[in-house]
Amino acid sequence: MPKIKSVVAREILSTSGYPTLETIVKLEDGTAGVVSVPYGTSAGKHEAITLFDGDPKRYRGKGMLKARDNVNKVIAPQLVGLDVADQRAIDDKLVSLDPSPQRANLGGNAILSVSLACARAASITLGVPLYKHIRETYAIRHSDYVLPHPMMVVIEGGRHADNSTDLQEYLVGVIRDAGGRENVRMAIEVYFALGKILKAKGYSTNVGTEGAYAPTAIGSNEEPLVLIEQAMKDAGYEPGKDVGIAIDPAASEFYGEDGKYHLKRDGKVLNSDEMISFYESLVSKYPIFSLEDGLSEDDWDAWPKLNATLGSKIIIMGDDLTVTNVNRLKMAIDRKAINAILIKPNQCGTLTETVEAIKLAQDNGLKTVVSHRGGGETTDTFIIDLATAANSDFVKVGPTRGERVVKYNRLMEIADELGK
Ligand code: 2PG
Ligand code: MG
Repeated sequence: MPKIKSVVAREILSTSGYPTLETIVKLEDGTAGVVSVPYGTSAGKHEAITLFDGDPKRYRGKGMLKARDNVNKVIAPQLVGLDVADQRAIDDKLVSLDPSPQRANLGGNAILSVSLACARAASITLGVPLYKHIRETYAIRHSDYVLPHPMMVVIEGGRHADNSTDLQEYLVGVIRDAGGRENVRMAIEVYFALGKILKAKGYSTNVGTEGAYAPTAIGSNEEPLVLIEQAMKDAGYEPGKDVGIAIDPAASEFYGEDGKYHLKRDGKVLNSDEMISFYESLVSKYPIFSLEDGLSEDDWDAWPKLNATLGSKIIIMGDDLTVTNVNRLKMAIDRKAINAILIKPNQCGTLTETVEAIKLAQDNGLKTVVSHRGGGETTDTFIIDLATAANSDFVKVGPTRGERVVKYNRLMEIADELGK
């Protein structure tokens, strides 16, 4: 197997305009694997640290020269000469260089970019699709490939938009399997129908950071559910059967120091039990099939109640709660806090840790949803191959803008390749 010849990172621009990292791993046989890594706008407090420079004279403090130098000066010399196909050994080495729980020394961004670039370089030199390489590397035991369905953000608020809903995301999930390409089309047709409804109501169809609508005039946190259900019907689909609504309130973002949830748009301040009742009433009225981060990342006592109340009916998913971290996932499983986990490689730092989180979740009967990031995304499509490798249930990605559609385009390419 070819050995690693060089590892070079550089600062590139992410979709927010602020920098992120691109890393190139070159092998002795001349093959190169290139990866760019994203970061989130509403990052959870427990996830791996995205290392920014903090120099106010460059990119308002958000440059990435430190993370770049950590790759080029600290990580690269340790990786040169390693077997590129031995991803576990590579990731063990990366973790040993920064064993701090949140990768604060080298930066989760620095570590992840190297980890993923090695995997991509290995798949290229082996001449196999990346999803196949990941499946084989980790001996992921699924008998066939089952493509992830789209979970497409169609309305966004919270920190992903100015003056929209408090809840961060309203999504269309494809429930009925119509095949890889058709599944993408189903979701996007609902997005178009929703745009027409918003326009007719005089609401703006400008988009937020993930390319979904972000209507400032929206009346309440509930109104998008009415509009999306109507859009599903207008697009010719049966809500609850063909397609369903997912919500990601990203509740940590409106959880106050008073231990209460502040829904400004509705003029309400709710405690955890009231928040659960709020979701219960929404689930009884609308075709909601998935609720992500319904409660705050540290509201551990309330999560099991939420899951006990709604977990037999819908997906109760951790994101900021679990941060793709095996230890937090174990806690959530032990407490019966969730029945699904959102997976974001940059929340933990290496491919190996990401796959371990997916495997732990699947071994315990949890659903997995592999996700894009909010603000600092890139045109990289690694997450789609990861979701395919693992037979994840869904991929969560926004509907428009290059960095989002490139991911759906990769999904459709894989669908063609696999005849799915
Ligand atoms: C989320 C994500 C992605 P961010 O909360 O699920 O949609 O947002 O990347 O901003 O944390
Ligand atoms: Mg989330």
